[in-house]
Amino acid sequence: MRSDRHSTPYERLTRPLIREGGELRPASWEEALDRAAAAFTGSVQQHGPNAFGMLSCARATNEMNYMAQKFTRVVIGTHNVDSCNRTCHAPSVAGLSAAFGSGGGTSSYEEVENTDLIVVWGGNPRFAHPIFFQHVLKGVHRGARLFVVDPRRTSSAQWADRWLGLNVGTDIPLAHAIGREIIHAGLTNDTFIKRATTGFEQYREFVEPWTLAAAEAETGVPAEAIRELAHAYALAERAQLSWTLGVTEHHNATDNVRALINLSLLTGHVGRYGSGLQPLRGQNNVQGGGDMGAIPDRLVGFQDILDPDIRSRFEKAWNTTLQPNRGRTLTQMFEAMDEGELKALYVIGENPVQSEPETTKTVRRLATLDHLVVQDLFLTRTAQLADIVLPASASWCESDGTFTNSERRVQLVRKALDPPPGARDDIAILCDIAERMGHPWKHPTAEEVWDELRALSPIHRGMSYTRLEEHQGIQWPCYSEDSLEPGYLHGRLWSADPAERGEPAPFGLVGHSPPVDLLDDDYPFRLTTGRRLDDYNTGVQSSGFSSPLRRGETLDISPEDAERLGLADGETVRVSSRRGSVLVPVAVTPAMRAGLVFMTFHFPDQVDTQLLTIDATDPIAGTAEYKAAAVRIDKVAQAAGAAEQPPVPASA
Ligand SMILES: Nc1nc2c(c(=O)[nH]1)N[C@H]1C(S)=C(S)[C@@H](COP(=O)(O)OP(=O)(O)OC[C@H]3O[C@@H](n4cnc5c(=O)[nH]c(N)nc54)[C@H](O)[C@@H]3O)O[C@H]1N2
Ligand SMILES: Nc1nc2c(c(=O)[nH]1)N[C@H]1C(S)=C(S)[C@@H](COP(=O)(O)OP(=O)(O)OC[C@H]3O[C@@H](n4cnc5c(=O)[nH]c(N)nc54)[C@H](O)[C@@H]3O)O[C@H]1N2
Ligand SMILES: [Mo]
Repeated sequence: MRSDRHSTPYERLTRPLIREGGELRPASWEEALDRAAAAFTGSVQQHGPNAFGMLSCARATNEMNYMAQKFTRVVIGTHNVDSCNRTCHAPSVAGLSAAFGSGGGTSSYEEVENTDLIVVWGGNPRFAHPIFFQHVLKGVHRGARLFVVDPRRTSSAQWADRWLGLNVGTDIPLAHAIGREIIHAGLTNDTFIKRATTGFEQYREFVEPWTLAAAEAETGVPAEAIRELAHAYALAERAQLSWTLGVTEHHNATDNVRALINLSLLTGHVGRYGSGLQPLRGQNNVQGGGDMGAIPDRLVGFQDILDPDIRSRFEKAWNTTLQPNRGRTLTQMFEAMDEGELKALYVIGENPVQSEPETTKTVRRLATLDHLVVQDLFLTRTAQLADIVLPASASWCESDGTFTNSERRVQLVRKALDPPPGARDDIAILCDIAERMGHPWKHPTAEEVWDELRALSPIHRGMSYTRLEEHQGIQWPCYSEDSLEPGYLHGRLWSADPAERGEPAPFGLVGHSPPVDLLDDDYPFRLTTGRRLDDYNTGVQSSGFSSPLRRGETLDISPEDAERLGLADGETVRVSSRRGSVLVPVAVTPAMRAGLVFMTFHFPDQVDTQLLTIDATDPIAGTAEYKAAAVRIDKVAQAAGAAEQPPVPASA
C-alpha cells in the first residue's frame, strides 16, 4: 500500500487496548473482556438497562447482527440497538412501511434490465452502487430510458437521457408537480388507484398548487423537463424508481420518500415484474442488519416489538423478559447523552465521531459516557476515545455468514482469509462478554446462529445454508424450504379479490419544507456532502492509497462561481458554516451548478467536513440533513503544496 498525503493507512488492530491514566495501553484478551463485562454489569446495576446502547455493524454478517441485538435484548435487557441505517435509509424503511406495511425495496435488480424507464432520484450509482449501475446500463442498452434527478450533473447523469438538476431540498415540489401533471394529463392508472390505494382525492387537491411553473421557480428544473418526466413515467409500460441519500439525508426525509411513493401509486408502477421502487441501501449489509432486528423497534424479520404475541414467542425462545416498548435510535442515544441518560455505549464497527454531523457535538457527547467500548478492525477516531478497544476480524473476508443486499437477496459469504493474529471473530467476542455476564453462550458457528434465527423469522424460514448455496442467494420472503416467492413485492395490490389484496396503500400528503440551514448573505452557498468512487465513507477502510483519480478532499465548485470569486483550480479556501470552518482546496468542475458546492467526509486528517454539517434530523426516522448545509467561501493565502494538486476529473 502506498500512502498519499491526504490519508494515512490505518494499521489493523491486533491487541485489545485499555485506557489507563488517560492513555490506551495494550492488554490481554482476558483482561479486556473482563473489563468490558464488568463495565456493562456495573452500568446496568447502577443506571438500569436503558442507560446502555449498542451500535451494530452494517458491514458485518446477518449472524453477527442477530447476536448483537440478542446480546442487547437478553444480556443487557434493553432495545437500545441501532446502526448506521439511521444515517442513510431509515426514512426509506419508514416511508415504505407507511405505504405498504413493509420496508424493503420492492423489485429485484434483474427487473431493471427488463423495464422501459429507469428513474435514478438523488443517487449516484455509477460511483456508489456500481453493481446496480451495471444492471441499469444493461436496461439502457435494451432500450430503457434513463432519467437522473440530482443537483449535480453526476457521473451517473452523464449516461442519462435526461438530467433534472434540481435545487437541494426541493424534491417534494418536484414530485408533486410530476403528480399533478400526470393527473391533469389524464395519465393516471385509475383501476390501480381505485383498487389498491386510499386518499387519491385529497392528494389531487393537495398537489394542485404545484403547477409546472411553480415547481420550476422552486426547484430550478425547467417546466418542460418536469413535464417530460411526468409523461414518460406515466406512459411507460414498466418503470423503476430508485432513490438514495439525495432523498433520505434531509430533515424531512420520510416525507420525501412518501412524495416519491405517491408517483408509483398514481401510475401502478409497483407490485409487478419490471415496475417498482428501489431504495439502494448503503453498506454491504445494512439491509440485513435491520432485517436481523439490530434496530430499536423490530425483532428479526421486521416483527414488531410492540406486539405482545410476538414478544412472548421471543421471550420463550430466549428465556428472557422483553420490555414492551421501543428502544432508542442511534440519534436518540446521542441525544440521551446530553441528558446523562446513556452511560455505556458498545460500538461494533461504526465510526460515529466521523460519521455523525457536527463533530464537536459528537465528541462532547461521548465524553459524558462512563464506558465506551469499541470493537473494530482499526483504531478509528471513535476507538481513539474508547475506554476499551477490541480487535475484530473483517466479516466480509475473514468469517463465514450471510449478507442481504438491496434486492433483499440473502447470500452466503465464506471465510477467505485468516484474521491477523490477535484479532477475534465478532460473534466470539460477544459470546465471551455474555458468558462473563451470566449467559454461558458457547461459540456458535454462523450456520447455528442462522438456524436459530430462521426458526424465529417467517420471512427467512425457508433459507437453509444448503439452499442459499444451491440458489446462489435467495430473496426474502422465503417462507418454507420447498418454496420460492417472486422477486418483487406487493403483487397482492393487483388482485381483483379484496381479501387477497389486503390493506390498500395510502397516498402521503406531505408538504414542502426547505432545508433547515437557510441560505443568506453571510452563508450564500449550499454545501451538499456525499461520495466519490475511490473513497469509502469515513475512510477507515479506504485510506492510504493513491490513484490517478484521487486528489484527497476538494470543495467541488462550478466554473461560474469560481470565476466570480476569482478562484483557481486547486486554490485553498476557507469554508465556514454556522457551526465550524475548514480549509480545503477547490476543484472547479462543470458537474456543479452555480450556488452549489460538494465535499465527501472521507479525509478527516486533511479536512474535517463534519465540522460544517448540521444535526437537524428527520423526526420520524432520525436521519440527519447531511445533504444541506449553508456555507460561505473565503479566499485565503495559497497554502503550501495546494497548487501541486493533479487536475480534477471532469465528472462527479
Ligand atoms: N464509492 C463509494 N460507494 C459507496 C459508499 C462510499 O462511501 N463510497 N458508501 C455506501 C453508503 S453507506 C451509502 S448510504 C451509499 C450512498 O449512495 P448515494 O446516495 O448514491 O451517494 P451520495 O453521494 O451520498 O448521494 C447521492 C446524490 O444525492 C445528491 N443530492 C444531494 N442533495 C440532494 C437533494 O436535495 N435532492 C436530490 N434529488 N439529490 C440530492 C448528491 O448530489 C449525490 O449525487 O453509497 C454506498 N456506496
Ligand atoms: N457528511 C456526511 N456524513 C455522512 C454521510 C453523508 O452522506 N455525508 N453518510 C452517512 C451514511 S449513509 C453512513 S452509512 C455513515 C457511515 O458511517 P460509519 O458506519 O460510522 O462509517 P464507516 O467508515 O463505514 O465505518 C465502518 C467501520 O466498520 C469497521 N468494520 C468493517 N467491517 C467490520 C466487521 O466485520 N467487524 C467490525 N467489528 N468492524 C468492521 C471498519 O473498520 C470501520 O471502522 O456515514 C454517515 N455520515
Ligand atoms: Mo449509508
